[in-house]
Amino acid sequence: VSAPVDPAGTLAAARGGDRGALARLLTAVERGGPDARDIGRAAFQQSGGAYTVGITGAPGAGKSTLTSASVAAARTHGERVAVLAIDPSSPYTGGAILGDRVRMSEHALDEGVFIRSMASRGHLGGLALATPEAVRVLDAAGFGWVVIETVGVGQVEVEVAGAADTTVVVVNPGWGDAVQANKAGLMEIADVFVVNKADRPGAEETRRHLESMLDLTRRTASDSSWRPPVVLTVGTTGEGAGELWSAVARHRAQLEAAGTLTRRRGDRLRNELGLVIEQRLRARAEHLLDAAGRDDIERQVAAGDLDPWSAADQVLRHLDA
Ligand SMILES: Nc1nc2c(ncn2[C@@H]2O[C@H](COP(=O)(O)OP(=O)(O)OP(=O)(O)O)[C@@H](O)[C@H]2O)c(=O)[nH]1
Ligand SMILES: [Mg+2]
Repeated sequence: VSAPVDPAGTLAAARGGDRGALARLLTAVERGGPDARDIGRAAFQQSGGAYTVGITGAPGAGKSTLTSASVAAARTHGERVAVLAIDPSSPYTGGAILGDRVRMSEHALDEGVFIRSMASRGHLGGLALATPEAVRVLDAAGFGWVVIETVGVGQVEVEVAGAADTTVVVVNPGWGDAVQANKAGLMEIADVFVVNKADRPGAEETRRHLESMLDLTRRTASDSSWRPPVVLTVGTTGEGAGELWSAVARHRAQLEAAGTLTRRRGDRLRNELGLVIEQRLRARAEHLLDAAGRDDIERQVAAGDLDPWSAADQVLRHLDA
């Protein structure tokens, strides 16, 4: 257990370019609890509306390679960029992160780039809360762009991708033949499609497949004027990264012009409020169960001597006390 973080002072240091301070803030946010709460408050006041780009797709699709190439493209425009690489499948910061470091090592000495990996906070739902908190810290630290890379493992990718202003979905040639189950969800969240590994056969076919799926997909009313472009890239050479960057910039301009960005961000904050309340109530519930005698109650319920509803009543009786 590390010492508590002084939110305002540490944020000021991070803003001034102290990367160690920034890392400490993100660690506290990842850990959750009272520190995270205080940091969240302080960062909220100082955040200036950084633009967030979510990059999601199957394991190994080339998200990190592509993120690195896009960061390079963004840097030619003078933007300061932070990358959050999120692995919902692992509660540990493990090997994937090492891979990310290697993949993005070209930016290691660039002061205008900050790369950070984040593992889930014990349970999957924790990421839905930790991600916007971490983005806010990076925003308050002066990064105008935050790229959120998430491995696609189903529902969580959709939740986490929901934390971004623009969501980029990365697929590979041959995707047309791949699992159907995830497709609908991906079609819904994608603002930009990327067919990465376009140096391999079948890229054009996959593009056509995506375009025809887009023809069939009805976009939500608020986004009806935007049809997700399909960009072909070769992450390893950087081919198409510039085009990807301009597709994101066009989507941003469209969101801003239509007033959709403000609305989307408002929706996200509303959603976050719900999550914060839920999380605190859940912590409260654990506490109440402990206070009421968890072992005894759980044993009775497990043995069938006490029904779950009566048990819950018994526990929640302490709520008003
Ligand atoms: N042939 C080819 N290989 C690529 C391309 N882009 C990435 N790769 C390779 O694909 C592998 C996976 O790339 P990553 O960038 O780590 O993919 P990722 O989606 O971030 O992977 P995870 O984070 O582990 O899910 C690496 O070996 C890359 O060098 C590409 O355009 N063409
Ligand atoms: Mg990766």
